[in-house]
Amino acid sequence: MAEPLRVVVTGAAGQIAYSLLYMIAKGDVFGPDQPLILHLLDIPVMMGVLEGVVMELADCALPLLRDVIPTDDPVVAFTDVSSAFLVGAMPRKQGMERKDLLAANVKIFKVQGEALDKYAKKDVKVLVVGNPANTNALICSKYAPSIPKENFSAMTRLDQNRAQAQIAAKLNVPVGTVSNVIIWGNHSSTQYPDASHAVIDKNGNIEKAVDAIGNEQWLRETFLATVQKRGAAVIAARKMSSAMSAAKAASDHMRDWFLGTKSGKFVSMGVISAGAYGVPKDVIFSFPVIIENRKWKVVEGLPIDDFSRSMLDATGKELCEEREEALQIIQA
Ligand code: NAX
Repeated sequence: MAEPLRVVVTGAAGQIAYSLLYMIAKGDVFGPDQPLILHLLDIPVMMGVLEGVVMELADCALPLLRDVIPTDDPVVAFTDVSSAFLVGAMPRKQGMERKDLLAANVKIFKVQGEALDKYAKKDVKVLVVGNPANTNALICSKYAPSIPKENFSAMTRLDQNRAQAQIAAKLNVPVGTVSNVIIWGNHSSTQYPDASHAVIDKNGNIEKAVDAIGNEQWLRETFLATVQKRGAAVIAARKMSSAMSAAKAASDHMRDWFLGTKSGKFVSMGVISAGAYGVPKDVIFSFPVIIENRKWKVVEGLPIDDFSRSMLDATGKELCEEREEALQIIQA
């Protein structure tokens, strides 16, 4: 059997981690033959809760899980890790301005970037889940200059999974038959869920989702708004934000990064932009990607119509504004 892989999860005492840790530890992400050592980071006040999570992991009796290291010290958390799920972040509290949220998180992701830079493996793959995920990932990368920029990503997979599920429900087909739905841009209300390249696999017959749906207005209005507002709808119903689905998405994202995407299928990931599709450079922008040998590549050459153009421009503009705000906070 392979040597154990060290994986860190931050925000380990929180609700997303509660589902995510089980998915990772039972082999959903790195495969059924990969032993794991889990590093669990949270803040000092949560150490008691974290102890309970550690007990539950032990009680799951998972054969792949070789060790669990709970800690409030970023040095311990990031030492020798090959994969990092950065879930922990400052949540938005009542009366908090967006700028205050960004300021609190810039600090957290600066510290974690520095710790990754010093202590993690140089080929570590970093997935930022904590919001604002795209800009947090950018800051984290900025403070980890010895790790390639390509190794930092932000999660838009939950939006992709939500979009895929909406299309499957509309067509009354199994969700696994729907692929190549794209989430472009920021994980925020300006994200652009785009079904124009999505396909349905009907027993080997590939049909374009737009043809199967036959209703462009539904795609541009109802579908778009439902995906963009799904997080708020879950909060309204559950009185808590998405957790199980967010954990599943994080696990899907990292699994595809480590094990690769299936032939002909692409997935959405927030990654450093080199300006593909005319979007701004040097922001973490969600693109359709394919992954091979643990390296992602943006799918290029997809036709972009006027509607898509305006959506890409709007989300790109927001990411530039967030980047400027974050840089101002750092320089202040
Ligand atoms: P919880 O509040 O349940 O858990 C967050 C945990 O992070 C807490 O235990 C907290 O103590 C810890 N934490 C705070 N600062 C930390 C630090 N500096 N180092 C380590 N741990 C720290 O939130 P949860 O529901 O788990 O959500 C976590 C984050 O995911 C939030 O920022 C949330 O906005 C974000 N989300 C992102 C999504 C995405 O698609 N990118 C979707 C789901 C989710 O809303």
